[in-house]
Amino acid sequence: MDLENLCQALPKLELHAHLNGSLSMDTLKKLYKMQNPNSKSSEDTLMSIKNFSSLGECFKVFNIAHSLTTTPEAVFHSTYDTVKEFKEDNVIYLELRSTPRAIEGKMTKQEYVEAIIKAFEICKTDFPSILLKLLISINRKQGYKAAQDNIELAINFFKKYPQYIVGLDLSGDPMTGSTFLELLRKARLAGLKIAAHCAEIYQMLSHLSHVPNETETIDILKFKPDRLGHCTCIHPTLQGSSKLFNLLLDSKIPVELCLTSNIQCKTVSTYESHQFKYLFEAGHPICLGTDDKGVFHTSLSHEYKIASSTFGLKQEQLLKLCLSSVEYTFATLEEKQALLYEIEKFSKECNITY
Ligand code: 6MZ
Repeated sequence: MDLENLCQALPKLELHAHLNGSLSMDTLKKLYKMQNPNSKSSEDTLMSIKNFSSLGECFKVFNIAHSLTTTPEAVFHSTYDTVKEFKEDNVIYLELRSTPRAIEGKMTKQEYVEAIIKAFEICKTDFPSILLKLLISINRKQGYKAAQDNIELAINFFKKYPQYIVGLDLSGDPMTGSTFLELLRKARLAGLKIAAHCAEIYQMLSHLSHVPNETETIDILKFKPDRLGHCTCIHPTLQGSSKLFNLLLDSKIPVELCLTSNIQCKTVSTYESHQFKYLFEAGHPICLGTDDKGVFHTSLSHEYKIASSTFGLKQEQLLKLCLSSVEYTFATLEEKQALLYEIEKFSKECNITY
């Protein structure tokens, strides 16, 4: 089997996907038509989605998806289509994450989450090969009150739907906002898992020096989230970052790595210099994710292919990446065993020994 086919066929686990960033052009067009039934110009309006050149620009792109997911019906279709597309890419476990939004007169945060769960329920019947979970996101930029509301919502939904709601995600524009660690502690006590975006950007100390946002990064590492997102600026070759790199290695916290996202947002300059290389070589727990497959025009298969061709990973190493991701999921023990079984079955069918 060639690399492309192998990456497509691998039973993969997606642990870092933001719902509104995952919407494909087909889904966006469908949502646009739902919102503007008489318009003929969806293509032109949505094409601007490709034109961004930094992390800041990327955050403007989310506004386009957000402007189209303003009703429970739109959130339902977004979720259903996204699950279908991941399933078609042979993803067997999907942990979606999304920031609940209230739109005056149209949708409450509660209805937003209910729409995702409703889609999950239907996907469970339509696509039984994919196991679905949801992390409720906190957007750092939206402030303390919104974070508090989302955590309360997550705790309540977790009590009602523990099979779907498994944790919290701390994300949003890293250029602003705080980490709300004391609020996350409350969520953890309630039984939710925590995935936190960490060290995505540099802090500009003066016009001469950029250093990783060290204090915040150390606070997050001390808090010990169950998983970390990106850790782009914790890189052994970057100025002022080797101490953080060692702290990260000592922490043994699994890191979700999104290669294409970091390259397209220009937070990493080349695939070859991506922190994947250093974490992989150090044997640190890592998994691959798409981040925002719609925004970055990628798929999980494509991310596996890039990792393999850039870092020379062999078939058995790709398989091991899938296998080890099982351990980092927020699934139950029985669910993890079923996922392991699927991957082992694939390895036997394809004669890949590891
Ligand atoms: C940080 C990100 C992100 O929640 O509306 N998001 N946060 N870093 C990233 N790297 C590029 N990509 C996406 O999905 C979109 C939201 O996810 C977060 C941002 O808060 C964005 O508004 P939801 O479904």
